[in-house]
Amino acid sequence: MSGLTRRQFIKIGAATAGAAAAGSGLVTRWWGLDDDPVHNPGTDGDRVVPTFCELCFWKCGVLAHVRDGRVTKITGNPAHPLSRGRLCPRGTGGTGLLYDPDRLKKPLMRRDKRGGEQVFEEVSWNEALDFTAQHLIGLKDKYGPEALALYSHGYGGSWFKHLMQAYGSKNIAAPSYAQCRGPREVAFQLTFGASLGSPEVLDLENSRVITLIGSHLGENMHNTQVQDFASAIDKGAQLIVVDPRFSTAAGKARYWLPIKPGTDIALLLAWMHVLINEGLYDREYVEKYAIGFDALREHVKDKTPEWAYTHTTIAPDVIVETARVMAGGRPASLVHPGRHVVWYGDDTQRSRAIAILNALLGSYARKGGIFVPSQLKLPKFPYKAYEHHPKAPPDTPKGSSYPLADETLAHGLCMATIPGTANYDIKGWLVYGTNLLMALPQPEEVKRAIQALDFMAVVDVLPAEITGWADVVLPEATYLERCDEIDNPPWKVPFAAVRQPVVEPMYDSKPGWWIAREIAQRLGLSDFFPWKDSLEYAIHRVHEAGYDCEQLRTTGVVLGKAKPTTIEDGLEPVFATPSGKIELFSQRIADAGFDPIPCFTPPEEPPSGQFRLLFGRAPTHTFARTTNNRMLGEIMSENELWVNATVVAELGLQHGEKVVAINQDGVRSQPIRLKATQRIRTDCVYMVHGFGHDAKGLTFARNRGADDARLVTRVKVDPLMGGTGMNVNFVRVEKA
Ligand SMILES: Nc1nc2c(c(=O)[nH]1)N[C@H]1C(S)=C(S)[C@@H](COP(=O)(O)OP(=O)(O)OC[C@H]3O[C@@H](n4cnc5c(=O)[nH]c(N)nc54)[C@H](O)[C@@H]3O)O[C@H]1N2
Ligand SMILES: Nc1nc2c(c(=O)[nH]1)N[C@H]1C(S)=C(S)[C@@H](COP(=O)(O)OP(=O)(O)OC[C@H]3O[C@@H](n4cnc5c(=O)[nH]c(N)nc54)[C@H](O)[C@@H]3O)O[C@H]1N2
Ligand code: SF4
Ligand SMILES: [Mo]
Repeated sequence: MSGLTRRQFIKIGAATAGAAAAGSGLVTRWWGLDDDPVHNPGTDGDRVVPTFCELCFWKCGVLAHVRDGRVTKITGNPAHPLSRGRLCPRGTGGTGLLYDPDRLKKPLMRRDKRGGEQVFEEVSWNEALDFTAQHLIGLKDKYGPEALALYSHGYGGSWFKHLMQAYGSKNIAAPSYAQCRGPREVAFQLTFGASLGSPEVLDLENSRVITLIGSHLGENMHNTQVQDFASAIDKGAQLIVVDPRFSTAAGKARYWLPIKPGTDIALLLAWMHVLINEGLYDREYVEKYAIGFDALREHVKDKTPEWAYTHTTIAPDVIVETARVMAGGRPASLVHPGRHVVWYGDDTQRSRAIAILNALLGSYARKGGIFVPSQLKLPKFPYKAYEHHPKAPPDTPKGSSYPLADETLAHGLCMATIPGTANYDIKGWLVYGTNLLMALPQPEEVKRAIQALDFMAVVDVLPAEITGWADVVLPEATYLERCDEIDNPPWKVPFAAVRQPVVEPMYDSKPGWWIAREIAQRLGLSDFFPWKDSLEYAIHRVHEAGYDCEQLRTTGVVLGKAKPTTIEDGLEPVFATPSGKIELFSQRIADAGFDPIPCFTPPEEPPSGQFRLLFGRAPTHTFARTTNNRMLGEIMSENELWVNATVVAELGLQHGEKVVAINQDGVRSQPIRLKATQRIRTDCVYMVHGFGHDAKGLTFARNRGADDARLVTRVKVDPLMGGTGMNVNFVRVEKA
């Protein structure tokens, strides 16, 4: 079972509360971030190994305490800039994954037809790898290398991306782009010449006013961000939360604006109207750094608060007042760009509106706004250069129907697998660390695509839904049992962090680097993997850059020299846009045939008796990947359907009873507990994503709560970059 019993786990929580009472305040009191850095490693085991977390993709530094070969406890690494000695509850619960009894234990090969009963046989690694390699060679001979696609999410995926390029295919995608932050990255790139990346380059800790457009920080639990957010509020920052739902963050806010879903662009334009009309924007900054101001002023002239009210249901005086509060904090006034922004298909334009509003507040490259990061440069490990000249992917950044996309679209690759839908067909999938049946919209289409494949291999740690559709399942060792690529993201302080094995791989699981290399060897691609193991690879890169590898291994991290990150620090900002300025008006967007300044189009209304389906995060879970974790499951084991209490009464339903949500296409959710609450508008319902597993092997998570992805049978695709807007499904609610 899990490494810690429930009592012990809660004890960590209690230590946390104690630390908060004694010390710093809101961070731990609100959200239970672990505040228990190691003071005496000896008391927790015989050794402590620094590495970084994989419970989500923030990659906080952790210290894993080991006793007698077992990980007893995971705490935040004080030396790591992203954790600073603290972890979110998911990170603390990492042993719940390591010791999950449902883990994949041996390679598996399918013995029935794909889509059938899912009959698998345990095989040796040799057999599984030979079989995989044989199919990859066959695909290449028959269709060319680009008939193979890789879906990869998670840090171990780098080895498989490398393998793909060596093999000759660039058809690599993740649901973290077109199903997550793609529109935001494109919009900020177009406006400021730089995207925000992950971890987002937001100086929240120094913000005086923070405006959240949906981003439900505190439920969205990216560690550093939540720490910074709490510390800003501790210091008296004002908070404006725009959300149809009274989120955890709304509970801390001075203003909660329960906006009608899908109308944020109207609100954002009205805010710009007020800032410009009342002369509250940062005139000096805009004159110095931006182009297109006159066009913007003209564009928002008639976007009055009264106009916005008719769309958003937010009262005009509230719009004016919040605009003034926002301006009062500038330039340390941050309109949070969000992360999961694929909502209504107008998402790049909404993100553009957020970017433009930040520009008017002068918050880019400013203290308390968006900072300009630096990155520790590490040389590559020398290996053979890729030789392939692949033809353009069927679903491609350039030359496709989405002219402003700058990454490959996961959903697009899936569609290109359904015969006859693209300029050539994808015939094989490698899937690393992404449960596509819950992460991509339109799961029935995903299944159609899978059925059309010649071959599919899945590398996972758990028997997730996607593994049930594979021809071969390759069990990976968890992050606590392996080394991966060095993590050196752009950040305030440039740094490099190492992931190193804490304990030996359990069962017959193997690290991703080993699996990729073994496949490469069987494909005659050994020259691309000239390292003994991943640790040699990782350490080499840091060593060549001239950093202390001993320190890296003992503390988990090495720091580079901090550079100025804001104008206040002496930074002279550079904008990598065509004009070299902040582009309030974007000629690039105009040239691509779209509105150069965002326009508002009202979204489709839910039909009578139906509600818009919204979804989001819970502090203790990451997507569908932690819902089988028994430690985290003790805190939250199923999701609920939030429905406005007045609506619940009208429907004759009861708080706490099981209901089903049935969408516009007649698709039914699994039974889900009803939460009757005044904390949500009457025109929408809400659930936490990631529950409602039906995979047989997930013996804890199976049949707990409902899966939102199942209900996302419709998407509205962003015409600029191909993001799949998913908040466009309507459901009615019935007794189960
Ligand atoms: N605990 C935890 N934290 C996580 C994750 C996790 O799985 N678990 N995942 C991480 C990842 S990869 C991502 S992308 C982020 C996602 O987190 P966020 O980027 O914060 O956001 P979303 O999930 O899109 O936002 C959900 C919120 O938006 C509101 N909302 C829905 N429709 C509208 C609308 O039309 N207008 C407005 N203003 N609000 C609306 C919902 O009510 C809800 O409160 O979280 C990250 N952090
Ligand atoms: N309906 C709906 N769809 C969504 C979202 C939503 O809120 N609702 N959110 C979107 C967002 S923001 C994002 S970022 C994506 C996330 O999409 P994904 O990252 O695909 O999310 P998960 O469903 O959690 O799938 C993770 C898979 O990785 C496996 N895994 C975990 N650790 C490891 C490991 O160390 N190695 C390997 N090989 N496998 C591992 C897990 O067992 C699981 O099968 O989903 C997007 N799709
Ligand atoms: S935010 Fe939490 S789950 Fe994500 S990497 Fe950090 S500790 Fe792990
Ligand atoms: Mo995401």
